[in-house]
Amino acid sequence: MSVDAIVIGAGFAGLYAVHRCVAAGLTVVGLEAAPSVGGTWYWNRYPGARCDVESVDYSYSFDEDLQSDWTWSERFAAQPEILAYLDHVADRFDLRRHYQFETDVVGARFDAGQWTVETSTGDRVVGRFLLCATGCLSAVNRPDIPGLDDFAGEMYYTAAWPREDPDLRGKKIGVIGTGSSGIQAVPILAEQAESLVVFQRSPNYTVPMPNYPWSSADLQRIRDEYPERRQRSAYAAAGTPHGTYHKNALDAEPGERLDAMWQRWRDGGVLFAKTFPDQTSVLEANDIARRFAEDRIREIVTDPAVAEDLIPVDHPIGTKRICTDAGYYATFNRDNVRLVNLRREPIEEITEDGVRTASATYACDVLVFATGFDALTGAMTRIDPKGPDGQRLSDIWVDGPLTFLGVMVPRLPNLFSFSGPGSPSVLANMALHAEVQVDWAIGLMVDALGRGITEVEPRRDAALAWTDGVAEAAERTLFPRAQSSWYLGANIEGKKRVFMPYAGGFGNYRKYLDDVAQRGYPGLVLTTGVAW
Ligand code: N01
Repeated sequence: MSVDAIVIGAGFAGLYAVHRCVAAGLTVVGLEAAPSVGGTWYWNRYPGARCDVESVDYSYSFDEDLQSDWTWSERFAAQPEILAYLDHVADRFDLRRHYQFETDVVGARFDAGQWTVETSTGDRVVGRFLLCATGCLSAVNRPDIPGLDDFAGEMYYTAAWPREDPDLRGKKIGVIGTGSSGIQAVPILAEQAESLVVFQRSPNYTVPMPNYPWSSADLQRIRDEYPERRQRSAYAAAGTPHGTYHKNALDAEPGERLDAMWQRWRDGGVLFAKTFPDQTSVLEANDIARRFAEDRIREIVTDPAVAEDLIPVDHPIGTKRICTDAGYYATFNRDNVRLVNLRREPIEEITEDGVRTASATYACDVLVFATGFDALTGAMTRIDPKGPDGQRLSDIWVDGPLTFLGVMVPRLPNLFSFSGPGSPSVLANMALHAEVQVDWAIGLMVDALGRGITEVEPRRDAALAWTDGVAEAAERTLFPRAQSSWYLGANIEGKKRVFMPYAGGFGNYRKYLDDVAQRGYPGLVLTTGVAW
């Protein structure tokens, strides 16, 4: 089969990419490992999975009718509703017919002006352009803990939760991992379990998510203000309409600061990570917000020793992804819940019937791994595309991810990668981020095809300059101080430690993309050499 464009993935970016290809008159085939659409929202169906960006913002903006026809039921949508939304989008724009589902991409090679993609079904698909909408949080991290294979009970990964929700009522559950996924799942699992042991290697900061159903008045107000809301999001730092408090923490009086922090805490969710403009860049300002959050932990958790164990010690607040929860800290006041601090008593092995740490053995019927992802690069390096001179992505990224504008990679012509390193990605609203990157890629593809250009590839010096800029943007923030963060690849053994997302803001990023397109794509080599 030979097409203009091959799209890998059927999440936010993949679905939109297929839609835009079709609208541009290109032939396209989509390849998706899951049996249906949804991407990360297909797989992450663990109890409590919910998005921490408000539903009305965490949705496509490209089609006003779609936007006004779809009604979100809650302020923060749960996984089933987001999946239903993406299902609706796939049906509404008739996207499924372009996809081959249950099809893993196992290899990709560029030769003679086109990509040949090999799949787990034994097919080969040939296309001029390869659009990798493979996701930034999709390559599951399955830790190699001694004895894992000996465990006789049930084992689940939050990031690959079974479609048929397992019945965990009355069971002894162990949860390994306390990032956003573990923190969301724990309060619900605690209600179901006979006993719940939370194995925590690193504590994280989490902010309550004050969720509520949208009233019809809320929805009417949002519909009325949608154009303005989207306008504000389009060039905002995180791709949402929310800003920071109007003053730096260090410029505000203590009482004023406290009021601002309480306001943010009650508004809930990730926004607390940037209450003040200087919070993510000045340690003294960050400390003010950090101490406020730590006071909340000590207030909620009744056992002071447990409270201290739940307080992070290794990073400024918000420099690892801040979590949002529905009663996480209060869960540790329950009689059936126990926190195990793995920094004090590391896991030594998993046994047939539980987990043995350096100090004790914990009996478990069920183990839930909320151990995260080989984030940002893992989905791409697992495919490891090969360029025309035989160089693989893993060779090109041996010293860390090298990209042009977070979308293209030198020596891999006609390849676009979405939501990956070098782009704001996980620091921004993924729905709008997908639109911006895909629009840029389709714009370039259409331009190239119109001019008879067969190969588009970033120059190495342009990619180096962009990647240096990504590093400089990170250096202007406190993010690199979180040395154990997956933003730096620290959770994956052997992974090069580089701060991967572009921390200069979604709005600025978008301006770079706009500017490069308007100036006729400086930084790219455009070749007309190969006849299709
Ligand atoms: O993954 P994580 P996640 N032994 O990497 C621990 C988004 N998201 O799936 O920190 C013991 O954050 C690991 O410990 P440590 C969001 O961007 C959003 O929870 O490496 N523990 C850590 O505690 C988020 O940041 C939403 O020391 C081990 C945990 O597992 C991102 O996805 C919801 C271990 C992994 O945490 C990833 O979140 C969910 C081992 N061998 C996710 N290996 C919302 O929108 C790992 N850990 C709300």
